[in-house]
Amino acid sequence: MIDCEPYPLAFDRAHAALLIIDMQRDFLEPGGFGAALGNDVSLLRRAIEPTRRVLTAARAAELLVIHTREGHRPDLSDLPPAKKARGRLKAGIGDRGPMGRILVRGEPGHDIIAELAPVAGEPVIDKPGKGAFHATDLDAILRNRGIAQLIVCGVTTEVCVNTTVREANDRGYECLVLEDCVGSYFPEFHEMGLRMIKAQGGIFGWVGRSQPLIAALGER
Ligand code: C5J
Repeated sequence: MIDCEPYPLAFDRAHAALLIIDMQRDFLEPGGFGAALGNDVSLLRRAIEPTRRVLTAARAAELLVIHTREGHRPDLSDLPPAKKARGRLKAGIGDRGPMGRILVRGEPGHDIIAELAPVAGEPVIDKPGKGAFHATDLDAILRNRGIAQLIVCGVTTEVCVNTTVREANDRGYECLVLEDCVGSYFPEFHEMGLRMIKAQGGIFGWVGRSQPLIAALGER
């Protein structure tokens, strides 16, 4: 059992995967797109070290590890016009940013940060939306591997993490979100994003911390 809220989760390591959402340079690095918009990236960077420890433990326990990246094709053919227009930004998706074209596949800013770089054999899901199931093969990969539980880390708590957890919950997966391994530019959204997941008896899933999970992964 893993200590978490709203009640302990019966961890099923044989059917669990670690899902790390959008830990990309443009969201997390001081010179990236998120910072250029005036956000304090240190609020996201707090999640790096705990996530690195979970990743190390998951690899040692031979859990399936999946990474996601939010981004679009270089010709922007998968970018909905409404998403492109949103925010009325001077420099938005597809435009030149501090680390190449913003949220475009193949550009430096789209890469996963070096601290959490995927290794051979770990699927990387390129997603055009906020949710990791929308327009991707994530569900097929999980089902083909018999996965029923997702340990969720990544950014941002209220956007891509919340959207993905809701999508996963509707597809029948049990999600445990590690609160020290997710982050938001907005502390109040982070707090509420986590509370929404675990409210009403865990309406979308469970919320816990990394240490009990790491301890469970170490048990054989
Ligand atoms: C993510 C975003 N990854 N906030 N994207 O949360 O636009």
